[in-house]
Amino acid sequence: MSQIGFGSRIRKSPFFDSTIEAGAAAFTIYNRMYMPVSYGNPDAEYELLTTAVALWDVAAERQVEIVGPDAKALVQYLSARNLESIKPGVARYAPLCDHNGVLINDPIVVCVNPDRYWLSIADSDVLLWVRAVAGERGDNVDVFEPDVSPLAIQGPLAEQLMADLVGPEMVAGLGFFKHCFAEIQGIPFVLCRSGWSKQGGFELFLTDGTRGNELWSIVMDAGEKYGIGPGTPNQQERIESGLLSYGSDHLRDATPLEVGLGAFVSLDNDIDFIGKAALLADRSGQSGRRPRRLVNVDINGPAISNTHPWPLTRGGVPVGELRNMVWSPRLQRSIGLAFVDAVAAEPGTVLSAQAEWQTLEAVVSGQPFGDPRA
Ligand code: THG
Repeated sequence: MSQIGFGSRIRKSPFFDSTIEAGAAAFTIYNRMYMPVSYGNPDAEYELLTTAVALWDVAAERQVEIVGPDAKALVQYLSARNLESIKPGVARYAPLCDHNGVLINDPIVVCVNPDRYWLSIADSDVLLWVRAVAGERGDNVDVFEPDVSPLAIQGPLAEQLMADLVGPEMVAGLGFFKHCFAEIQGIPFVLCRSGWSKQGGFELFLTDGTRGNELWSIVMDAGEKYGIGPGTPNQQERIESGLLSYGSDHLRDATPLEVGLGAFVSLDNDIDFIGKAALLADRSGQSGRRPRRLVNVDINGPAISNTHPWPLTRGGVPVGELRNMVWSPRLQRSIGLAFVDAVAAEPGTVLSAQAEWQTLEAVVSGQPFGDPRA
């Protein structure tokens, strides 16, 4: 079996040695950093995340720091979401678009100070983009990648574990997507109630990259009584829960409206942001772009997952791609995410997915998988 080798060109996370020691079996490359994607037993990892608590190295979700008198105005101009009410202690999920309204990243915006923001980014080169936009605007800001590395603690028992680590008051006072400064044994981090699952939990944005392995073992030791184990961003749970994987679920020219992020895009006020004009033209049907949709599909097929997108047809006509397919332990069936022409996005539409060795039937689902009534 072929492998991708480790080398100097790709960065290692501050938690890298710990993840190797914990048995990381596979890595991906994300923002030019290795990120673990498996410890070799997907069923056990899903079980841990949904019934106990798991520790994930997500340091590859790098930060782009924007600091200075014009920081807030620049962050708003970069973000499709209305950020007027953001303030220190608050984080917001905010899509970034280019001038054509194309989604180029979907970061969490963390307001550290009134004039200091972190874009906690998905996998694309946001640092270059922000520097270029700031330079062209003549903004009075510094833009750089700080020494900040998120470590996620996710699962129903994350709450109790975190209370043991930093005290119950701090945890009880922290609402969803709220954050505060914290430390454990002198290791500094920003504690945020966030994470790429719907199982509840926190992210510790470590602000001293020399202390990653120390922080990892402190959390592991304290979590032992809750049955903690290592995990990774979980493809099965996040598809069940409806969380977008930027770059994986859609084609590169998708807009945030096409991938279901309409709730995080502000078109109906006077806030200006990059891509707004193009998205308004799309919405009024003036852009000439043929609309597509990211839809949930139920798949009549085996418990397999894909390693690349599979072509989709309806009545023999190409309509898009099955981007991701997983077995859902909760629903006890195969489910997936399809990026299709809007005409093929109606619930109940029957599609054919061309896997390498067989054709699978995929039916557009009318409800989010994450809806317990589904
Ligand atoms: N944590 C951190 N950075 C990240 C991610 C993360 N950067 C990349 C990637 N993940 C960004 N993607 C998402 C997608 C969804 C959510 C968070 C990050 C999310 N969404 C909630 C929802 O859709 O229900 C809440 C959104 C809101 O209300 O603002 O949590 O995981 N540090």
